[in-house]
Amino acid sequence: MSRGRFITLEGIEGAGKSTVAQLAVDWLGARGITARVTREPGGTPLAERVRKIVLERGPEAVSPQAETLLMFAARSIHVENLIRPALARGEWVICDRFTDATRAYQGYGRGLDQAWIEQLALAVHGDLQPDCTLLLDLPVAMGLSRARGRSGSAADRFEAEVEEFFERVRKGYLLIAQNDPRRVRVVDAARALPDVTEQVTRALESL
Ligand code: T5A
Repeated sequence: MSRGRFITLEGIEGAGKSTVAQLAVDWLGARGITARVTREPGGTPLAERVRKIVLERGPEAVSPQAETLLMFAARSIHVENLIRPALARGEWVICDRFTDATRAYQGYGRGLDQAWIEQLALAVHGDLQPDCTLLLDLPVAMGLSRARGRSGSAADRFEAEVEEFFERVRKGYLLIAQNDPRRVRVVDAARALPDVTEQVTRALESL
């Protein structure tokens, strides 16, 4: 049996990743391809517990280094317990965020050393890289307004960040795409949903 494809979705808050993930699974399912949606941080019961720790706003500070290590701890559990087994069964995995999020948020956003992030990535998932990454790009103000309009609940530690932080994250993502154009495709996520869907299905067709 051939290995499934590993597709990751990236972008700032409110870019539409969860919406697109479901569309992608439905589109693949209609073509006889079994695909599953998962997310980071999280994706398995244990990794979801780490998600809670890293996203929750609490009285105690979480340093950028601790934040990064928690992201990779959750990722290690997720990769070994869910992603690799699913791919080995021939399923496609659509993952809402992966290591590009660490590069963009902890690297470009928080200013941590990218070389250290790459060392952790190599240690945690070595040979496993996404076959394709869809970067949903849109202006920060639009993303935040969509995210805030949708959640209605209290902002998590990231949603509480200032706009300049997300501007750095967005620029970081665009640099990642520029440096790896074969893997990362930029989708104009500011467009209406039918347009975004068309851009996404075109990318899936080519896989
Ligand atoms: N993080 C994560 C790190 O810092 N480092 C890491 O390594 C990792 C893995 C996770 C947080 O953790 C950080 C980044 C994040 O801050 P999350 O819940 O995964 O948090 O991420 P969010 O981006 O906060 O998730 P959101 O649900 O806010 O964003 P989505 O999934 O991009 O957006 P979605 O699909 O829920 O859409 C938001 C709203 O917009 C509408 C939807 O209907 C919804 O109401 N919408 C559109 N409206 C108009 N036109 C379109 N084209 C639309 N597409 C969607």
